[in-house]
Formats: sequence, structure tokens, C-alpha cells
Amino acid sequence: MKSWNGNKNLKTSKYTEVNGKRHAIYEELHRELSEMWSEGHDEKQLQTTKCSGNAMKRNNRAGLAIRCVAVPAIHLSLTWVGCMSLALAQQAVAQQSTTARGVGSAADLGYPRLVDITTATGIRFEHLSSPEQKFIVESMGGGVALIDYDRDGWPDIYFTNAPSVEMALHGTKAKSALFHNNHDGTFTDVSDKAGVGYPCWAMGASVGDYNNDGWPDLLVTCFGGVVLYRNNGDGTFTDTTKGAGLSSDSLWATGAVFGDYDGDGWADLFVAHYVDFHLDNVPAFGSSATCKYMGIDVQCGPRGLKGSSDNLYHNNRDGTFTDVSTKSGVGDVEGRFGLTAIWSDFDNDGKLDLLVTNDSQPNYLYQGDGKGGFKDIGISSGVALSDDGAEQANMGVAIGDYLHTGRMSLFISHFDNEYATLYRNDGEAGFADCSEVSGIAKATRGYVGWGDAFVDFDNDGWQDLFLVNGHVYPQVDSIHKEIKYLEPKLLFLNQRNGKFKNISKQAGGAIQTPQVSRGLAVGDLFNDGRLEAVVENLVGGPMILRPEGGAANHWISFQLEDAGGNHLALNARVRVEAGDLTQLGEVISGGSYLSQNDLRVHFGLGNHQLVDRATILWPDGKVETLTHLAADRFYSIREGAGVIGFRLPGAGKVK
Ligand SMILES: [Ca+2]
Ligand SMILES: [Ca+2]
Ligand SMILES: [Ca+2]
Ligand SMILES: [Ca+2]
Repeated sequence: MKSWNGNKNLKTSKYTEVNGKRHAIYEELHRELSEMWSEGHDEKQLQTTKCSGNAMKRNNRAGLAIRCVAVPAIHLSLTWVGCMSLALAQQAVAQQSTTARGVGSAADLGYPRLVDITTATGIRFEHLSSPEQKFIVESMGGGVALIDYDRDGWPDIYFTNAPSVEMALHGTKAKSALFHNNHDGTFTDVSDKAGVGYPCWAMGASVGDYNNDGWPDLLVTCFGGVVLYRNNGDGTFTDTTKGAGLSSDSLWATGAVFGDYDGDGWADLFVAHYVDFHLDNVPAFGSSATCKYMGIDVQCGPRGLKGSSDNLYHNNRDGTFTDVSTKSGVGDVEGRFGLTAIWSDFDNDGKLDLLVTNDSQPNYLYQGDGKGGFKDIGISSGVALSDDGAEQANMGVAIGDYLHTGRMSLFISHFDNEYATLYRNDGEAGFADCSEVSGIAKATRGYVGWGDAFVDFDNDGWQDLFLVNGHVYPQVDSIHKEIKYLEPKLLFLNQRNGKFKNISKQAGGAIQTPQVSRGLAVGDLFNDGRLEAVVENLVGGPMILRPEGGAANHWISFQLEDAGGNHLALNARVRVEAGDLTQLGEVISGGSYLSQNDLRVHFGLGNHQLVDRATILWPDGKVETLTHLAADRFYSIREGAGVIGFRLPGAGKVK
């Protein structure tokens, strides 16, 4: 991409040296946001909402009227009251600033249909699976990563693959695949040239630049440790697992994520581990109480099996990592069934935190001190358990500021007898389970959820929710009329008032096609300003969904480059203001379920053709402000240098 050499619409670029003052910056940003929310609603009316009780704490500092944080060990439905009070406030603002979306078909709402374009992309890939899924290790895989490995500005796709136990016992491997984006809607399988076809019994993948050479590297999690592929910058990768000091990681790894927790400019690596499972001693199908489901024999686990501890690896800045699991406090000594991890500054104190979900056990939320120490605040923050104090399956995790409050909320997918959980971030390290009041709970019961995303398919500036499903037991088809092995996907429209509307049956037939889905990655595959969804299925081929039709809304996309190390700017945040819309986005490694979204930060802008102000909070705490950015462009931003290039939608239009 050429250097940026003049854009009439870009008037100023302000770069602020504020080392060590990140918290103050956040407070300032939130004060502004809170003032925006406060306009137009009756403060007195909201303060009459009852929020007393031992399980609640008043949290009135940030100016959002009354907000409540539940302590989930004590079962109170008052959490929902707390949710309602905020919802009322936001509804008032939504009605004032934007016409709230009513009910009707997706087409009535101007929402695009999600069309299955897999065949047209030329991608031919099949995740292997055994028909009976007799062992848990056969039913958990299928991650997908978007990685622009050749840095041509077009996301490429990596699908993981895994054998069955039978295949593995006979020494047969399953081939994972990397597909190069050809810029014309098609992809080419480059797995052999790239050298990433046979990493291991692969589960998931995530992206980070561990050696800070600017080339995104690929971390594959395996039933049996991790494989680190260094990107050589010439279309090939080298397996550097051993040299990097990661070959001692030999357990069943699931969600692995890069994040620079100590702020030294080098991306560190967290690896969650699941079950202590060995092919030479597999638990027999249906053999005990934990191998039954509704009275029939099924695979065993995770309950009844031994869990495995997690690992945090500190980047030594020389291509190697040091295991700091014990010292850091995130080592999971009790060995919970870890599945998905995600780094973000959840409490907005300027220090990176780590969320780790555990299957059928309480989640961890590790509050970071910025220096390498962590404290688990899962229970007190409200994200360890459901609102009624239940341990849930905790499969996939999406984060997003779906309410425009300047905080990252959580959406966690679960098992069929549970509901997917929407944890609203109320600040002060407190979350409220808003699944019921938001309308998510009812629609997600009955499905086994995996990959999930806050995603604005219609670019109206409000993040919708997308969830892919599929059961773990093929045997359910023989016993149950309601629950099936193959399940449809779910799409929820953000109503801009804290609620979501289930529009799954109004967004085209493709997502109604029942499948056994696992991974989900979201990104703008075709650089046209619309986000695609890539779904990896456990059984059979993937499904690539492209939004078609709907309103012609504007958008903007940012590719961030950190000047002080951490090249990919992981966990940098962008706040975008366009007219009455103020949104927050973040560069995130890993997440969803075993998957990796596009590292570019994309925002829908509704009918706004201009971003008034984009504020970038770099990982090192510096703040950069860009004003008057024209919409419908991809901007490359380098820390301290502002816009260094931009791209118009479509192929070959590089300015
Ligand atoms: Ca590419
Ligand atoms: Ca690299
Ligand atoms: Ca680091
Ligand atoms: Ca924090």
C-alpha cells in the first residue's frame, strides 16, 4: 500500500503522549458517553427502580442512572430489573436519536439475506468425522481462522481438521487447509506450498505476530499441545513450536490467544486445555452415568473425566516463550475444562484482562494488574455462572459494545438445556446476565451453540448477534422429536434498546439449513464493506455466508499497526463517532469457538457518510485522534503517523 499523500476529508490527526494514563483516558471517554446517554431520559423515574438487597451494589459513578450488578451465587431476579432500568434509558436515547427498529420481516427492516456462497468460492474442504462420535475428542473440533498471511489486504482462510479415533489408531492423518483469497470471489488451496496442512490433530487456530516482523503468525491448538507456525513472509510457514519452547505443551489444547498482557510490545500466549484424554485408554461409549443422555448411551465427558490445567506463556522477545502459568495466577491448578479464552480490558482500567470459559464449570475472569499478575474475579463479576447460579457449558465467546456504552459485553454459547448468555458489562468489573430481558434466552434454548459473533451484517452501526449450532450426540436423532444432531444457525437483530429480535427465519434459507457447526469467523472477505461469516462444520464442508440485499448503509474499516512492537496492535481499541452513533471496536486474537475473526476493525455507519472522529487507544496507552474520515474506505493507521494509506472497496483500488 502506498503512503498516504493527501485526503481532502482528513483534516487533523492528533497524537497524544499519555504513557501511564490510560485509565484517565478511559474515564474521560466514558464520561462523554455517559453524558450522551443521560440526555433525554428522566433521571428521577429511573432512580425509583428498586435495586436494593445484599446481592446488589449500587453503581452510579459513571452517570448511567442506576445499574445493578448481580452476585450470581445468590439467586435474585432483580438483575433483570437492573437490566430494565438501563434498557429504558437507552430506549429513550434510541428513540430520540434514531428511529427504533420495529417488527416485521428482515426485508421490511432492510436487513440483508445471508446467502450460502461456498460453492462459488471454489473452496473444497471437508472436516472429517466419525458417524457415531463415540468419543468426546471426535466431537469438539472444527475451528476456522481468517489470516491475511500474504498481507495483500485480503483475508485468507485456514480450516482445521481432525481424524477420528479409529483413523488415529491406524496412523491416518487429517489435512487442515489454507485457502488464498484471489480477490475475485474465489480462493485457492495453498496448504501444501504454505506447509500448514498437517500440524497435528487440529482443534482451532488463532493469529498473532509473536516475532514482531509484521507477518501474522498462526497458532494451531491440538489434541496434544500446540503448533506455532512462523510466517516466513514468502507464502510459507515454518513450524517453530520446539524452538519457541512450546513443545512441552502436550495436553488437549482448545482456545489459544495472543495478547501482550505486560505491555512490553511483544504478544504473549495463553492456551486453554480441556480434558485429560488418552487414545490408549479411551472411556467406553455409554459405560457410566456420565456417558448417558436422556437415557441412551453416548460418548463420555467432559463430566466424569479429569480436566487439564491452562498455560500462560510470556514472550521473551527472542522467538521463545517462558511458561509463567503458576506465577501469573492463570494456571488453573484445579484443572477445569477450558474451552475458549479472550483478552480484553473488560473493566476499562487500562490493563489487559483474560476471560477463560470452562465447560460445565465456572468461568474465569482474570483481572490483570498490567505487570503479569492476575486475580480471578469470575464469581464477583457475574460471568462465572448463569443468572440463576448454574454452571453452564461455556463453548464460544463473542465480545462487543452492543449498547454503545463504551464497554465490552460478552455473549457465551451453551448446551441444549441451557440458554446462550448475554452478559452486559456494567462497568466496575461487573456484568449482568441480560439473556432473558434481551430476548436471547428463549430463542437459544434447545440448541447446542458454538461459534458466535457480535456482527453488524447490515452496517447500521448496531451489532447484531450470530450463533452457529450443532449437537454433540448423533444419537439424539433416535430419541427426540425436538432436539436434532443437525441444527440451524441463529441471527438476532439489535433493537438498540438492550433487546434483540430473532430474525433467523427471515434472513434467507441458508442459515436454516441444519448442520453440525463449530467454528465461526467473521470478516470482510471481498473488501466490499460487508462482513461475511465463515462457518466450519464438524461434519462435511464449511458454509460461507454473504449478506445480500438490504439497506445500502455506509461503513468504515481500520487496519492498525502499532509502532512500539505488538505489530498487529492486538487489543488496540477504536472509538468511532459519526453523527448520533458512537461505537467501540477492538483488535482481538482468537475467540468465537476455536476461531479467529478478521483483525481489521469494521464499523457500520448507517446513513453517515463521514466519521466525525475516530479515537484510537493504542496498546501502549497512547491515544490518537483522527477527524473527518470519509466513509466506505479501508484505512491503514500506523501509530503516531495517522492514516498511512486507504483502499476503496473492490479489487485493485489502492490509493
Ligand atoms: Ca491475503
Ligand atoms: Ca510474525
Ligand atoms: Ca508481552
Ligand atoms: Ca483490566
